[in-house]
Amino acid sequence: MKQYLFNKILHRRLILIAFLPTLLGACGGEAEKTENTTTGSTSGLFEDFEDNNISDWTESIPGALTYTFEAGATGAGSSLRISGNASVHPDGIEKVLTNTNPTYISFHVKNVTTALAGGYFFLTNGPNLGIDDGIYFMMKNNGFMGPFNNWTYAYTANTWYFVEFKNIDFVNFTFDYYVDGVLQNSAVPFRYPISSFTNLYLYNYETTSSWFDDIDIQ
Ligand SMILES: [Ca+2]
Ligand SMILES: [Ca+2]
Repeated sequence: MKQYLFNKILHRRLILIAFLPTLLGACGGEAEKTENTTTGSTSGLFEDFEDNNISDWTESIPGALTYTFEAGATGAGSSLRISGNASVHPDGIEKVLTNTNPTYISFHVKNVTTALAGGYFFLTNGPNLGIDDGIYFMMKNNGFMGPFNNWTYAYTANTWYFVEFKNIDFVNFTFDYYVDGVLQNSAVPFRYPISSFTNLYLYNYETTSSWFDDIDIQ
C-alpha cells in the first residue's frame, strides 16, 4: 500500500513537472534574458520583448504612440511594434543604459513602408537631438536606412533587417556598421563625439509602424 501511494504521488509530481513550463507560460512569465549570452556580461542589455509589455521602458510622451506585440524577428516569440508618432524627437520609449561604453550593439528592425521615416534607434547621453547624439540610426522616407549621414542601404518595406554596430570606439568616436552580417561602412563617426551612451530611444518620426526585436548591447 505504501509503495502504491508513493508511486501515485511520484506520478502526480512528474505530471506537474511536465506541465510546469506550460503553466508558467500561461501566467505570462518573464522570459527575457538579463545577461548577454555571448559575453556573459550582466552590465549590458538584452531586450527580446518576450514579456509583451513596455513596463521596463519609459514613454517619452505617455500615450503619444501605440505599442503592440507581434511575431518575433526570427519567427518565434514576440517583437515590439511602435505605431504612430508625436512629431517630436525622440518621441517613443526610452531605456537608461547600465553599460554606457558598449563595444557591440545589435538589433532587428523593420518599417511597414519605405515612404515614412521610422525605426529610429537613438543612442545618446541626453534627450536633445543635435547635441547629445552618439549613434543615430533611422529608416528614412526615401527608402534608405543607416546611421546619420550613412544612409546607403536600400531597404524593403515590411522586411526584417539585422543591424550591428561593431568596434564602437569612445576614443576616436567611431564604429563599424553592418546589415545582415555584411559590412556597410567602417569607422562611421558618431554624430557628435560623446564619451558615453546613457540612453536608448526607439521611435518613429512620421506616422508609420516599425518593429524592433532582440536588442543586444554589450
Ligand atoms: Ca523577441
Ligand atoms: Ca522588456
